[in-house]
Amino acid sequence: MRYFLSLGSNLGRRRRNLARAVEALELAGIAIVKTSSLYETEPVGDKEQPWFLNLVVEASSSLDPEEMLDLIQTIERKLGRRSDERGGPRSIDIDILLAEEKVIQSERLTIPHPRLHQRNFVLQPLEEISAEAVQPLLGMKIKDLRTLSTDNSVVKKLRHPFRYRTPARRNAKTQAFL
Ligand code: A4P
Ligand code: MG
Repeated sequence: MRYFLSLGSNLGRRRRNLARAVEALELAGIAIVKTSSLYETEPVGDKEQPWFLNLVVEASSSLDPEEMLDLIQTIERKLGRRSDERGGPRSIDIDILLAEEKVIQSERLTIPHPRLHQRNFVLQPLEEISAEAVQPLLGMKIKDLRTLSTDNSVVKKLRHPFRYRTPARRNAKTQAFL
């Protein structure tokens, strides 16, 4: 199944937290198909917190959405996210934006992400990697949702590329070391 995930961090070493999270997804067997640029973003909601780094990744996995949620929550905990970070600053937050064109409304899970279409920090990176993806409940493409969005929070695309270590590169490094 094809997923779009949103990742954000506004606590600690933000760029590193995001790289570790993507590496952990890959180590768990999730194929990372595409990653957006990094974006420096003004906090939405509680304004009295540091700015975020955000990005969106396209991933492919045989996990169903509930299993994907279990995995991202395990990764959040492993990367040191504490439960008291809810709503406030957090070292890492991973949300499921879309799972193909599935619509899920359960106690644990809402897909598409209910605030996806209202947030520049999601819409801009998502448009960068998949402008044609469809939000199935609204029946609209991401590029059109972005045009219609009334969010005016600041989102700055960083020029420095997002880098993380793929298992292949990690192996190459280990082998060179041996
Ligand atoms: N949950 C339901 N649906 C989903 C889904 N599609 N993906 C449930 C992930 N989780 C989902 O999440 C709370 C519960 O949501 C989970 O237990 C899961 O069962 P959480 O990560 O513990 O809490 P949270 O992320 O703090 O809460 P919430 O309400 O999801 O916060 P938001 O709305 O995601 O906002 N500003 C900028 N610039 N950048 C940001 O990244 N992030 C937030 C967090 C606020 N402002 C921001 C940013
Ligand atoms: Mg979350």
